[in-house]
Amino acid sequence: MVRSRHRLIRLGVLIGAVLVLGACSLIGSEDQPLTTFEPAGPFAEQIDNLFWPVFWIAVAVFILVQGAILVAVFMFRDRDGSKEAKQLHGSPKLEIAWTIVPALILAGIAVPTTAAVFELTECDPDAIEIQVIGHQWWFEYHYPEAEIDTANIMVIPAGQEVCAVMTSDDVLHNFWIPALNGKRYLVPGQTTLLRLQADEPGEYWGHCAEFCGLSHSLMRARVQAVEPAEYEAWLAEQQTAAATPVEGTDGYEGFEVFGAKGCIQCHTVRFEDDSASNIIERASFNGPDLTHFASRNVFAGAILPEEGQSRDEALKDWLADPPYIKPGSFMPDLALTEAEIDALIVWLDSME
Ligand code: HEC
Ligand SMILES: [Cu+2]
Repeated sequence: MVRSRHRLIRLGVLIGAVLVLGACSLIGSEDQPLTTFEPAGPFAEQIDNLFWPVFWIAVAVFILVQGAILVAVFMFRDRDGSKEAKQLHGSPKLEIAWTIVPALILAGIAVPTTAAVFELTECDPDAIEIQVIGHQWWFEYHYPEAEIDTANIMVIPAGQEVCAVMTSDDVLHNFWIPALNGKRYLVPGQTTLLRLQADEPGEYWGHCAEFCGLSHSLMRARVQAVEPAEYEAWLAEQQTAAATPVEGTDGYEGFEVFGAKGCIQCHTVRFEDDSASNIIERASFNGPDLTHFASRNVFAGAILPEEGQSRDEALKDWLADPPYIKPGSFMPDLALTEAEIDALIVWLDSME
């Protein structure tokens, strides 16, 4: 009897230790790009600075309460000849104490928490505005001053505040770059703001954080912070138009497929030569702007290329059957032949 009880306790301790160590191993690991424990800018830091004191207060409360229970269990257990313990039921002093102390703790936590909730979304008037538009299942970024559109990767200057001015084209989405700030909703017909800042250049991963339909789990986001000079150069590059392919040159065939297969119904490409029917403004359905598609190292909601896959392999899979890669995708399977796909890839790869 005693033996099996000991074995049970040992098993319990072991399971507990595995759970605690398992949880700890997630903190700061490189395979965990969505960790909230590695703030990379002032707004994420503000959240982190709130989290830890609250966490340690909770740990103290936990130890105190569980400790008191254990003490009561062991000290006052029924033994041969033991007297009944002193009964405290209805002690006003104790009841007042354990009502007021938690109330004070909660009030103390509520003040900085409430302030932070507002501060994290009240953009500095001098912040750089970047509009974020949620789509099933990718994020679009519009830079109003430079008048450029891009997708999946939001490029920002390091060390400067960016104000994400957000909305949704369809259903609720939620923009979440854990290293830069908390989550915030993208609401159709409304505008929400979120402050972002990365202190150092780097790539910060994110994800849509609100269930938004079939491929919600395939709606990722990236923020690429670069040196301010590099940011200016990037903006200037993105403002340039795509070269209009000339018959007989490499990308021409793919460019023709693009026109023939109705890709232009959904995708904008800004061409140098606007005399032809080439300037394709937002059409009936809004897909990612492809003018500088090759400058983006991820696509299709930042899920492609997958690890170990080359860009062209991923692009081939995508063009062959988008809804297979992303269930429910609004880019249909256009029944392209292998030759058409290869031609498209040559052209798409040229659009830096
Ligand atoms: C009915 C609209 C529609 C048509 C037609 C369409 N697409 Fe798309 N396309 C989309 C949408 C929407 C996405 C984004 C899908 C996602 O990430 O969930 C997309 C994504 C892409 C991407 C990845 C872009 C990125 O940066 O993520 C490429 C490349 C692309 N389409 C090429 C094409 C080509 C080439 C054709 C024609 C053969 C085509 N599309 C036809 C709607 C369309
Ligand atoms: Cu989502």
